[in-house]
Amino acid sequence: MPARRACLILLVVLACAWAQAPSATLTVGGDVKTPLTLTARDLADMPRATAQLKGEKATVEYTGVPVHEILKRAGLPAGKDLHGTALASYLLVEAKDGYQVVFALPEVDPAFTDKVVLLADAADGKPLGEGQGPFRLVVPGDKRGARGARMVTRFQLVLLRR
Ligand SMILES: Nc1nc2c(c(=O)[nH]1)N[C@H]1C(S)=C(S)[C@@H](COP(=O)(O)O)O[C@H]1N2
Ligand SMILES: [Mo]
Repeated sequence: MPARRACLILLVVLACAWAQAPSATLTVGGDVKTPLTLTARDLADMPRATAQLKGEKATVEYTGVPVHEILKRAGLPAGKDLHGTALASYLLVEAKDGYQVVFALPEVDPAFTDKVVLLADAADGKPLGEGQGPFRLVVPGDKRGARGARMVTRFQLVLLRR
């Protein structure tokens, strides 16, 4: 029966496409000791924190991984080891739509600041949807929202001097 056969083939094709669809990841590269590719699962298993962000209408509670935890895992210097040429480096955060923002390392280091920049994967307990997620930055203390990059795909470390 050709119709049934065509259906079966279509099902197999769809199943294969589904199985191969790459789930979103955060890649961490550039001048790092240990390049990373982190899945949503990996981020869920890392140390987590929350941050309240005041919007125009309501306050949203974001949950995610502090950026310094991700940089630590990539082998970047932190705390008393963050000195010298490492201070002349920056974190370039890139999003799916080409949006880019940068941070200097002390801006995300808990030895330098109490503000914890988050790579958030949930808002008010729900996964971030299309247009925001699956990962976005939340930048406490910034008076404008512009560095809160949404749809983040990549962290690129750039060391200006060696
Ligand atoms: N990927 C991406 N992120 C982005 C932007 C963008 O154009 N693309 N705009 C920024 C700006 S200018 C603002 S004000 C905030 C607005 O989103 P929010 O209200 O969810 O923080 O997103 C920021 N993050
Ligand atoms: Mo903005």
